[in-house]
Amino acid sequence: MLIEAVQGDITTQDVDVVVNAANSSLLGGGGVDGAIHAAAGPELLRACRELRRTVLPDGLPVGDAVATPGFGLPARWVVHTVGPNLHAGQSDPVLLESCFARPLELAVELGASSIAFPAVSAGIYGWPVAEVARIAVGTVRMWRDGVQQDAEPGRTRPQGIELVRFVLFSPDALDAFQRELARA
Ligand code: AR6
Repeated sequence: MLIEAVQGDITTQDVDVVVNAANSSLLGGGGVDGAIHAAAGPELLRACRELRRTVLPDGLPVGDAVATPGFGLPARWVVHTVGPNLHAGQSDPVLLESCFARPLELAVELGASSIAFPAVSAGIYGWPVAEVARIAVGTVRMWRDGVQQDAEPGRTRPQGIELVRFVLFSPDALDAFQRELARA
């Protein structure tokens, strides 16, 4: 399983799953969330409203994740997650770990082989990007190693995820993720 970091716009990524840094309402916002809704088109908001009406009347909890189709995006699915908001005192790293682990689990359930993550919580929600990079890369690596341990002998791709790509908007964010990836 390849783990990489690139600079770019997550909405243009040709992957199976794009992860959205949403908020609990799932009804859109700024940052990556705004860009994903703009690129996917109004059907994405309709799908999110439907989720709220049916399975998530109280919204999506922090650290959890839910999937919709990608509609106008190159990606087949959007997995929406809600990062902890540091400005609201949500400073528990376990919540942020979950924003990377839960989408990976959902991606496996969807049968995806590639997934792109933004730097969840590193924008409007105020987490330092170096901290997000450490938690994101650490969580993906732990998940990968756990998957490999669980694998039956002789099976090399038990869960089917071949590519995890972090897509960073700024050079500083890219640098933070590349530093983590360079660590043994
Ligand atoms: N592609 C990749 N990264 C991006 C893009 C893009 N198109 N646009 C922004 N980023 P943020 P959060 C980077 O604020 O901190 C929304 O209003 C950005 O530079 O999008 O989890 C939601 O509705 C930053 O490094 O997400 C919530 O209310 C990173 O993506 C709230 O913001 C995350 O920044 C969530 O805040």
